[in-house]
Amino acid sequence: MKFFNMAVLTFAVISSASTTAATRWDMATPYVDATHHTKNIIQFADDVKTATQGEFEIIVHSGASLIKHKEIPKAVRSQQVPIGEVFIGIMGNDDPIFKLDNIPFLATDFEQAKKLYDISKSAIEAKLDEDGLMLLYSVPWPPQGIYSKDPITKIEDFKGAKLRSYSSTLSRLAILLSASPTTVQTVEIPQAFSTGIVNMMITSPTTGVSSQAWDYVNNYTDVQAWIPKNMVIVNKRAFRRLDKPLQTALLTSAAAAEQRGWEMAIQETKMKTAELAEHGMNVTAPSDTLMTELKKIGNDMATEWANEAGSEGKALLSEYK
Ligand code: PCA
Repeated sequence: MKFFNMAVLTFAVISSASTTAATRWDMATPYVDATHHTKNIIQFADDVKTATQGEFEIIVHSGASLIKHKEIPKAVRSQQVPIGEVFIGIMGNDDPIFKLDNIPFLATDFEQAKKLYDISKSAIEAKLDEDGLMLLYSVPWPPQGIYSKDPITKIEDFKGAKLRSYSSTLSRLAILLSASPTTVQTVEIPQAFSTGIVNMMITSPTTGVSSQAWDYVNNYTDVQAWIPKNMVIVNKRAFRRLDKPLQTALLTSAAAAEQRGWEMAIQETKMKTAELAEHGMNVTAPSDTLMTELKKIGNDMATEWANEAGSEGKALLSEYK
């Protein structure tokens, strides 16, 4: 009887120990929980845990709570964290390949965005590899539109605007529109508008809703200028140190997250555009004049990009086109 009790006790100790994950990874992400990207990442972390019977746990630190957005690539490179999420365009100054994602009117629907992703993926992976990083997966935002106080019907309406920016490519666009760009993180958007640091922005309905754009602007012009993406990256050495079954669980869950994330972004576009209108915003299709003028600038920016990116970039662009 005594022996039996001991055995039960020992078993209880062992099984409670085994519920503590053998491998725990902190993951730094930039956006708040309400965005589809973060929801998708939380599901991804859950999938990894389930697939490994709790052996591998990814702890998601969303909303830049662990590491500032700008610092995430460096943090993953230096293994401060083994895994993180980042807006691809934010790395534009590291290499031109990361700028391609924000070029206006290159990819304006999800099908084109997927094609551009497929074509540019190996170049992105190669660049990340040089930095000791691995691409796990990439998921888009909804198409980008214009948030403004007054209606925008021609590019002259941008003149002198204080345009909120989130990447070097978007800043370049602001300059070409005779506006002045100021970088503002998503969580700081409401404050930037209320203090007059910016008075216009180009972003998704998702970010318009999460920053409650209706509190400070009336118009959303649905130009669908580009479909930028986030990517989830992993430190290569940290990945190699994982046991094979954990590597497999990570890769399988990442593939599922990519697929799910693209679906979520498509749903998100309809839902969040409707939400802007429900809050009283004037959601309009762009005028032909505006589209013609903007597309011309987009073309110029694609040419500029190809020159900056060299022969590899030119080849990539012509393959896409
Ligand atoms: N939202 C993010 C990136 C693109 C988007 O739609 C932002 O505005 O910063």
